Amino acid sequence: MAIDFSQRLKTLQTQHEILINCKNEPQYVSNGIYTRWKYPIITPAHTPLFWRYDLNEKTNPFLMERLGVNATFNSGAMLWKGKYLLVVRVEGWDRKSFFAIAESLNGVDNFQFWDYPIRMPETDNPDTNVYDMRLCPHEDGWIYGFFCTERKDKTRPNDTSAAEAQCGIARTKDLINWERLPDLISYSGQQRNVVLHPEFINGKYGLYTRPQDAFIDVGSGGGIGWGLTDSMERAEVKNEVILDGKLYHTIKEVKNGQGPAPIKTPEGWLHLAHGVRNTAAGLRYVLYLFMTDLNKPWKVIYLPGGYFIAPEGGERIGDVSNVVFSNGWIVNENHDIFIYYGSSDTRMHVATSTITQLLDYVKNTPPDGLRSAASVEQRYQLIDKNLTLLRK
Ligand code: M1P
Repeated sequence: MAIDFSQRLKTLQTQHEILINCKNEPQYVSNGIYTRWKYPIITPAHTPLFWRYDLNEKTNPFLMERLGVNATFNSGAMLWKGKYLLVVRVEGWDRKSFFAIAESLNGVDNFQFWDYPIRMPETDNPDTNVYDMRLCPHEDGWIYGFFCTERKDKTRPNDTSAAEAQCGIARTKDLINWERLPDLISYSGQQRNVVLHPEFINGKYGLYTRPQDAFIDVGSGGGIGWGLTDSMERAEVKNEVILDGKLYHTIKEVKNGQGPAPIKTPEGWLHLAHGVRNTAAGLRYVLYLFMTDLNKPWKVIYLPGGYFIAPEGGERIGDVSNVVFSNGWIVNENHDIFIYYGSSDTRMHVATSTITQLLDYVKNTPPDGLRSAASVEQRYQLIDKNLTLLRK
């Protein structure tokens, strides 16, 4: 059956326009810590039509979507020339991820992709897949992108799903032209969720790491690590210390990982991280906050118990369900904070808060008591205080 090419193209263009111009709105009840925004901010349908369709009627008479996009998630973030930029993990129908920049004027809606995705140079050992970039403007003057590079695990040639994760590193001055640097050398088997600290530490670069024995299982490794490297041209971490380890019967029982680069506040470095626990239905990923010492970013000074953001409603469903994951956040000139998170490895969302609120949250939320009885004691203290107040 013949199709009306121009009519179909017009319909696709109109739908795309409507989606891109859709206004977001804050959810009307906030938990006092942050406000979730109602609509996902980037979905596969936000990617330009000209990335997915051959728009020439002669070569694509049915206007087929041959190079579809499966997911748009786990995005790095930064403010750039007054705009909120996300380096989105775009995953095609062929399962390969690549990086593409989307920008918005207000950080909560109308995200538009730049015309071309990032052409990330490869090393001598080509990446099979690259994903989850952490953007970090460093005081050395470069903007760094730290990401996971995944390749076939050649030590298990007969296992077609055996993969190896390492930390890829690239840098740029304009976010268009990227210089690829050698992958991080570390001595922990595999690495994912490696993040650059924005300031020098005694002239060295500080890195948050996540040592792991295998591709999915962190095994005897795991925890958020910390290490130093003398240079970025040949980044090498000889010693990793765990600054926040995984812990039995907590939100990070199975593994955890640093989210974006930490934010400097007058009271310490504010960190966003993900924690993973096991359930009968599979892994559950949530986000949590903690704070480290201003002069010793490897020393935790506040660690609220429990999660900060957990998957809710439609966020719980996707290619890898029950996951929220963040590798990007932005603080603007008003000290508002935009927390960008992917849900279930499928789409992007935003939650907003302020530095003042998050400082209050990290400093005054009780730590995990690690036992049911300790959790009950925390409730008793709260109830006693409240009933005294209410019955005055
Ligand atoms: O599928 C959930 C997440 O799994 C990985 O994170 P981690 O290494 O902490 O387990 C990453 O592949 C991440 O992209 C993904 O969202």
